Amino acid sequence: MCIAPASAGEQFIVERMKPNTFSFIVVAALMLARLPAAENTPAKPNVLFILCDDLRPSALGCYGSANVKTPNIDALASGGVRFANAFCTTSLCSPSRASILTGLYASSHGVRDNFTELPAVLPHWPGQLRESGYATAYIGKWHMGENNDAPREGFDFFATHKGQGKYFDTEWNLHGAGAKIIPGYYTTVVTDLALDWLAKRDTAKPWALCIGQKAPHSFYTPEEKYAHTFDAVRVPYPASAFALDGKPAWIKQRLTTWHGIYGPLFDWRKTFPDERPEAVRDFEKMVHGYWGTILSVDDSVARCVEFLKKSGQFENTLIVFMGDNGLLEGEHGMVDKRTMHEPSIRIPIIARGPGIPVGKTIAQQVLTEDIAPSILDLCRAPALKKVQGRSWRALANGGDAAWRSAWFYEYNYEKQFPYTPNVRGIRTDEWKFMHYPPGDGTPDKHLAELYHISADPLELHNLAADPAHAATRADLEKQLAALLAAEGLTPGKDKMPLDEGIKSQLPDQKIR
Ligand SMILES: [Ca+2]
Repeated sequence: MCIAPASAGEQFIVERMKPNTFSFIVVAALMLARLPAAENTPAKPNVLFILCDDLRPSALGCYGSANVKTPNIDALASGGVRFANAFCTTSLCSPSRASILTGLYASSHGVRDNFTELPAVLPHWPGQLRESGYATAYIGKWHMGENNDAPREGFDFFATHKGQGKYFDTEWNLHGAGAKIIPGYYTTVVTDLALDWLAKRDTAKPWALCIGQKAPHSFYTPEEKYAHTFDAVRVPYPASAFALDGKPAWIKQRLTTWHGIYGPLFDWRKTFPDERPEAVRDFEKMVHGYWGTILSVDDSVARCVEFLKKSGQFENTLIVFMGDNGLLEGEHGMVDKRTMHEPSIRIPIIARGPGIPVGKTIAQQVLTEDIAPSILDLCRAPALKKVQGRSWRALANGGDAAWRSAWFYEYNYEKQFPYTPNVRGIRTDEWKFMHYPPGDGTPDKHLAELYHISADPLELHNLAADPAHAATRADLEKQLAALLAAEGLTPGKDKMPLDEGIKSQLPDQKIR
């Protein structure tokens, strides 16, 4: 028996409860009436989880984009909560996806790069919901275990592909049925598969469906209808790309690499490095392509919402829409992610549905690790035994005085992508400190970075070497060490590779 909230779920109640007595409806209504409006949560709401890849919050209308129109994603935010300060704790696809599923930091779940499988022994929130009686499906980009498209633990239906997938004509493996090319645009195909599963699912159970979008990950290829939407929009390099004085030298070294603005820009620039001012047009075309792929995601959201409304499930479905990590789009002369700078770590998180208040913006810092405990909490399912995040259900509904005011970031140097050093850092509500350990326990060789983030959100003024802020830096270093130690990451135990420096080599063609 599924008790939907009284508003738009009325039709669903009537359809599902015909054999039942009027008195039951009255009792249920009275029970619900005793709770605050936003807490009128049915025991087991459905869950539609939409995970985008490399989506900058600022490329969505509801997060302030002046150019990218996303009315359907915006409607989720206006009908629910929008987390204005949401972050990933390792800005890299696979580690962050593993954190979102398990509620654990990369140093705990062990997925430290884009080639590592999520350990099958690790419990995750969809699997926990399945244990609680949900029908579960994962459809789309999984990307933990580069060459494995086989079904994973915890899902009744699992459809994915090897690696990144392609924007057109991806070769899918539909729950172990073998490789099969499904022609068409990825975003459309993944939505078709998702709605097909929803239509065919076991209707006796609540359901949790995860859609893994490929968009807007590189190499950015919009649908033809959106290929020229932004042609008239000029996109200069951000001012911060030319404000590198006072920053560590590795940032300048990155400028001409695979992850710098003068480099190949994911194939949008054919001759590189190119530091001529007019070469900004390659950068502009790259950004236009990125934006174009997001318009199709908004169309996908529209189709999902329409399906839920038509089937009477919209008000009884918790919808969580988010990105796995942020993306640098020219800031500090960088493209890609991995670093701890704001555009790299900021992600959108929007939640709407049972247990979620309407039209609220949450300012507190929330993390990828909070998703698993929050969804399980909102579904009234048993918590995972060990998580390093926490549920934001109370925070979203009325506040949580004990909510975190600081957290740590970790990234480990990758030989295959030698454009970012090891990173350890702390972000408080007011400050950010990040440093670059060499990996062998010896003192840092790179200059650290310290930003008064509440006053300098663009991270233009590095205060790490400023004597006037030495005490603040020392305090943040102490807080960072304490946060790491609280998770078992004392100096001897916080393992990381040797920093072999920034290199100009291009990554292997197969892993780009
Ligand atoms: Ca990603």
